[in-house]
This record gives sequence, structure tokens and C-alpha cells, in this order.
Amino acid sequence: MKTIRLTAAQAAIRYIAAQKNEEGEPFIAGMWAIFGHGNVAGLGEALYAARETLTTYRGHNEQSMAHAAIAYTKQLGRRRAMAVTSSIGPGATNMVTAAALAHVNRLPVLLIPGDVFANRGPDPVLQQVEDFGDGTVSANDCFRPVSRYFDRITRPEQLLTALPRAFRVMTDPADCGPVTLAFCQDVQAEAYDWPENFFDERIWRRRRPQPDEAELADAIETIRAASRPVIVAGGGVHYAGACATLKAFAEKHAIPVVETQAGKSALPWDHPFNLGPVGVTGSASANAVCEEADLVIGVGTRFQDFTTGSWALFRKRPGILALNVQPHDGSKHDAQALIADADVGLGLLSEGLGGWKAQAPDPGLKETWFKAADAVTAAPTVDDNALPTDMQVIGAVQRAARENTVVMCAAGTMPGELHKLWKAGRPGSYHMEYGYSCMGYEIAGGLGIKMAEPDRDVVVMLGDGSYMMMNSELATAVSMGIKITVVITDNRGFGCINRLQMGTGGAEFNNLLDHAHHVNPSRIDFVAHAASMGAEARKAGSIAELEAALAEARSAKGPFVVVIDTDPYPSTEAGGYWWDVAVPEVSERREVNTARRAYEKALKERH
Ligand SMILES: Cc1ncc(C[n+]2csc(CCOP(=O)(O)OP(=O)(O)O)c2C)c(N)n1
Ligand SMILES: [Mg+2]
Repeated sequence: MKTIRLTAAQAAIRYIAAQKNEEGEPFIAGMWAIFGHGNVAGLGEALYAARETLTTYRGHNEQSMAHAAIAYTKQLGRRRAMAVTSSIGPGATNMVTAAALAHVNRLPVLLIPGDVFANRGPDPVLQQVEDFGDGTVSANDCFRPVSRYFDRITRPEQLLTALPRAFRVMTDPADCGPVTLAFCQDVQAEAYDWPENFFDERIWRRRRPQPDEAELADAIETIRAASRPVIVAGGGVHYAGACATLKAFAEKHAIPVVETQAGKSALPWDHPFNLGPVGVTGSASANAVCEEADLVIGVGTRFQDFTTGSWALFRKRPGILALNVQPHDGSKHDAQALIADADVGLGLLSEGLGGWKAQAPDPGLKETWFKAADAVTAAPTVDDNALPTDMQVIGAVQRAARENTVVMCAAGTMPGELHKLWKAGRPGSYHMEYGYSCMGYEIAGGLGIKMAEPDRDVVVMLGDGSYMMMNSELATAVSMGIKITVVITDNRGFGCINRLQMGTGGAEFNNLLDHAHHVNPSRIDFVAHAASMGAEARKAGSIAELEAALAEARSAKGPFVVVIDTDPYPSTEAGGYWWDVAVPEVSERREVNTARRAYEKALKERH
């Protein structure tokens, strides 16, 4: 056997660069890195040597670098992914939140935190977490519950099995998620004689699991027996590339489709069978169809509480049929499972159903919904001096959007409002991280989306809270010459949580900056802040000025930030659904007691 002598870090990078997707592209499109103790000497040297085959990108925070990596793969429907390396200790634990985000959203990312010395010679090293009773624990053990595959590389030759395992997990549609290879720093630098064929190019095909015959037959029978079925389209529709098949399926069998946050844009907003967003942040049209359905056909959905109205939406106990590639998701809430790739599954179901058709949805439902939605997104009249609402901001962004625009967000007021109100034209035009709904995903995520699809216009929508939590990759976008448009709605605090607090009977407390402990009133200048990182930045004093700024953003070369003050109180009243948020059973506040009574009533109705 021919061998080649390389350090473990050099071998890892060489192997990573040789892994291709079925389109022949490198599966790992690049490595985000912040070096420090534990990765600069080993991995740093290897990445430098391999810079022509695997690009290294430098960010400003390990968590947000990983957000960029995760947004990249989400936007590409998991066809490609990115890697992120950190130092040991704080650099590593900074990535734990991002690992959880990828885990919840079933998105592949390769995390390579440095780890303590395997030989333990210099222990304890700088940043080493010392467990008094367990010599095998390091800070990286925090990654275990939030990785689909976790390994600690304590000998070079472990990579011979660990790396193929890592790629198997990242490219498997059912198991897909974050992989953490905690890489001991002495091992990174250690040389080994590697079999040369370990570095041969390898193609990782996307597996498209076929359904079990009996499960398929049962599913066809279940659908045939239904008279008012509804399809809940989740993120799996996008990841399976099943949008066109879903559209054909809905049309042929006259079954209405409703969309989750991850599923939105599977069907164009104005398609007659797209009844709109479902659940807590859903449209009245979609939720009305779900309430009356006798069969819910979940396609690629995790049935998260925002989708099911904490299951209250299905209180009439319709049958649940779950077409999912992952048995865990396909069996939730006693669902009848059809375990298969969404595209394959829908195709076979359609074949089996032949000419069978359900009753087409009432077009009046959508008409009524859009009347309500259009009213809240319309530009304010000229003599309206009130602060703009977030819904009016969405209207302005929508009017400025083009066919290739991607709107994105993760947390705050915007996800719910965008789910309800955004009119998504084509698959991939709506990018919402609402699995982990992680504040701070937005700017770095926008960067990742633009790296994935450079021809798209990327509009990042976020609140002042999310911006303050994590904004430094704006400077990365500036230095990489990456153009994204960032719209900051400044309502001076955590508006959506303030409303939730009020809705559960709470006093306005610790959410808006005015209601938080302070000596001086907040006077954050977001325009100056963004400009200080090199972005072009504007303040819009009105919706009309926002529209003008968005027009200006078109010709910007790099990131363009628009800040607009909005009213923290209003949200779209139309549509929506109950969400289970536990209200205190005893309280001195009358409002809490009232909210508790309403809560108990809602719980009774659900059960
Ligand atoms: C990392 C993280 N911390 C806390 C939360 C809980 N949370 C959700 S939205 C929100 C407030 C968001 O404020 P902002 O971005 O200003 O949006 P707004 O609701 O004011 O429009 C908070 C604290 C979260 N989702 N993520
Ligand atoms: Mg805010």
C-alpha cells in the first residue's frame, strides 16, 4: 500500500477537500476559522498549505461564523456545507449555540474545535476545563447533545474512520446535522503514514429512500378515505427538492397546502392551492382549512408547536399521516408514518391515488385573508404621523423586492410577521431560521446566503435586539465585498417578548429598554455603528424614506444598512393561533389571574 506522510491536520484538510457532492462540487465549500491556542499551529498550518483547494474565511465570532456556514447549507438545500474551526475553550464553546441551531434545523456543518493535549503532558493548559472526577472531559463535551455525530480525535489514525463517518452523517437526509470533531492539539501536529487512497475523490450521493410497500399502500388508503385532507409542507419539501412535485400533487388531487416557516415558498403565494402559512403565525385561511381537516398530511415537517398551535389546531383529532425521511419525525403524535424521501413519496402516492381528488379549497378564504394582510402592509397615508409598524416595513421591502430576492430572518417580531405577510414567489426566496429562532443568526446568515447564491439579492430583516446581540460579521461582509441589504427595525427593545409578557398578564418589565433598569436612556446610533464597520448606512424617517433607501441599496457595492424606528406595540391581528405559554397559577397581579383563567380554558379545549 502506498502511503503518504502528513500531520493529522494536513490529512484532515486533504480528505475534506476531496469529498464531492453528486454534482461534482466540493461538499465542504470552505472553512471558517478563528485561530488560537489549540488550532493555529496544527490546523492553521494545514489550511495555509491547502489554501488553493480549500478557502479559509476569517470571521469575528465563532458562533456567527457557524451561522454563516449554516445559512449557506440551508440556502443550498443541504447540497453543500461549510466547516468551522476554533481554538479550545471559549472559541469552542462559542460554537455550541450554533451547533444546537444546526441540530434543531437538521442542517449539516462540520465543526472542528481544538481540544486539550491527548498526551496530557502540559495539563492544565490555558482554557482547559478541569473535571475533578473525569480525566476524559473537556469543554468540547458540551457539543455532545447538540451534535449528530461527536468524536474526539486523540490519535491520528482515528481520522481514517471518523472522517468518513462525519461525511456520512452530513450527507444523510435522515440523520443530517452538525458533526463535531474535537481535535486534540498535539494530535493535529503529529505525523502519520496515511494510505494514499484515503485521499481519493469521493462522491457523496444524496440518498432518496423509497417507502416500504405496506406503509405506502396504507398511506394511499388513508388518503382515499379522507374527504378534507390538508398538506402541511415543511422544510423537508425544500431539502428533497420536491417543490414541483408537491405543486403537481396538490393540483392533481385538489389538496390544499399550508406552509410552515421552513416550508414557506414551496408553492408560490398566489397558487390557488397554497392556503398560506400555518399555525401560531399562520393565516386565517390556512388555519381554517386545518381546523376542519379530517386528515393532516405532513410532508417533511417536525410538527413544531408554532406549526400545530401547540396541537390545538388539530383539536378535532384529524388523522395524521407523516411523510418524512426521518422515522422520529414520521412517528410524532401517533402519526401514521410514511418513511421516504418527500419527492419520491409524493410521486408514489400520486401514482397510487390515480384520479382520486379531494374537494378543492374555497377561494374566498384566501381572498379574505389577503384583504386583511394587504391592509396592514400598505404604505401609510401621507398625513399619518404615527411611528411606522413592522408590517408596513414588510410592505415596503416587498414592494422593492425582485424575483431573485431572498428575505431572511430568525428571531423577534419579524419571523411571525413575515410568515404571515411575506408573499414568497419561488422556492428559496424565503429563508427563515425558526427551528432555534436564534437572535444573532441574521447578519451572519445573510452573508452565508449570499455566498451560497451570489446572484440573489439578500435582504436581512432584524430588530434592534438581534442587531445588538450579534452584528460583527457585518465587518466581514464589508471586507469580503459581499453585498447584503440589512433592514433594522428599531423599536428600542425586545418588542415581541414585551407583547408576549403583556399577553400573559405580566407588567411591562425588562424587555423594552425604557422598562429595564437604567440610569441613562438608551441612545444607540445604529447608523453610526454600522457605518463604523464600513457598511453604507441610512436612517429612514418614514416608510417613504425606507423605500427610497431600498432603491439606493440596489446600486450599493457592499453591505447596505437601513435603520427605521418602529412602534413596538402593534402586530397583525388577523390570522394566528393559540400558542401554549404557561401562565403562573398564582400571582398578586389581577391581569395574571385573568390570563391564567383564559389559559386553563384553552388547555381544556385542546385536550
Ligand atoms: C439568543 C436568543 N436569546 C433570546 C431569545 C428570546 N427572544 C426572542 S425574540 C427576542 C427579542 C427580539 O428583539 P428584537 O430583535 O429587537 O426584535 P423585536 O421583537 O423588538 O422586533 C428575544 C429576547 C432568542 N430567540 N434568542
Ligand atoms: Mg426590538
